[in-house]
Amino acid sequence: MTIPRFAADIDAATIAAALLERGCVIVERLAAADLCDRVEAELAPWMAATPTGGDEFTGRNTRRTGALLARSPSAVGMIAHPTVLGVVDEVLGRNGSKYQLHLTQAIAIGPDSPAQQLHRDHWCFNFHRFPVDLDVEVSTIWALCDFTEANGATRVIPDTHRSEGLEYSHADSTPAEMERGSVVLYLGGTVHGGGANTTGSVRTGINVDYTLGWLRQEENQYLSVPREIAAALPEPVQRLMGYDYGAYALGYVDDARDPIAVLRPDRAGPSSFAVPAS
Ligand SMILES: O=C(O)CCC(=O)C(=O)O
Ligand SMILES: [Fe+2]
Repeated sequence: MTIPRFAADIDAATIAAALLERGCVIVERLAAADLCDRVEAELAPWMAATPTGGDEFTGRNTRRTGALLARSPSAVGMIAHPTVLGVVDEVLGRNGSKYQLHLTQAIAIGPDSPAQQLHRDHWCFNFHRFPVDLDVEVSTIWALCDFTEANGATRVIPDTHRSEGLEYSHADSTPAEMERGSVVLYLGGTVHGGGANTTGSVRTGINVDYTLGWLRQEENQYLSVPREIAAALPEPVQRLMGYDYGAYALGYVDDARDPIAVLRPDRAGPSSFAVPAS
């Protein structure tokens, strides 16, 4: 089963349509080498200081380094890439829904690592059984090195996003083989997992997920990113982090202020919770 692939200049609506149809899609070389180089260099000391995972799922020879907005100023180029946000907007922003950053992490799968258990990322919500036609999450993994089947390219099973349970095996999955700077996107319901790394090198990817505004973030952005760093980010990124309403009346601060006012006092205008006309 092949994963749909698009060149970097294809419009977000086309990519989103393929993502919604097949549950996964690759956009080739969306990040320039220079962006990958900077993110890699900025994260190197943090990744070196990150312990390996404590169980099979997180990977006993895998390092997961989070808080990318705090640790890599350049990572915002991936986290808020206009094409990716355009796709997320099509998938999660339907009917005017708000969406937010869910998690950011570099995943470095070390040599001789077994494949990660197959899973669906929206299981993070306590395995809640969302309606199968409701997409609550979009996940992305940017390749910081060439992703190959041998070095642990993310394995995805296309067409599994409208099902439940886990009656699938690794034999059903396809490695998201792609060049450095490419990104694989999949839905919260799509069955996938990190691949086995049978090489002597480390497979590094940048995992950035997005979720609906009325669900809780997997990585707490307010606590992961120091306030002074958050305050210096562009307003759309601050809103994406959660300094925004999450839905009609969710997330206000003290006297019903817009959360963005915490970082930008000039935005402290009164909020309106007038019930919309039906
Ligand atoms: O590292 C990968 O390729 C996938 C990781 C993953 O799916 C996860 O940790 O949820
Ligand atoms: Fe996952």
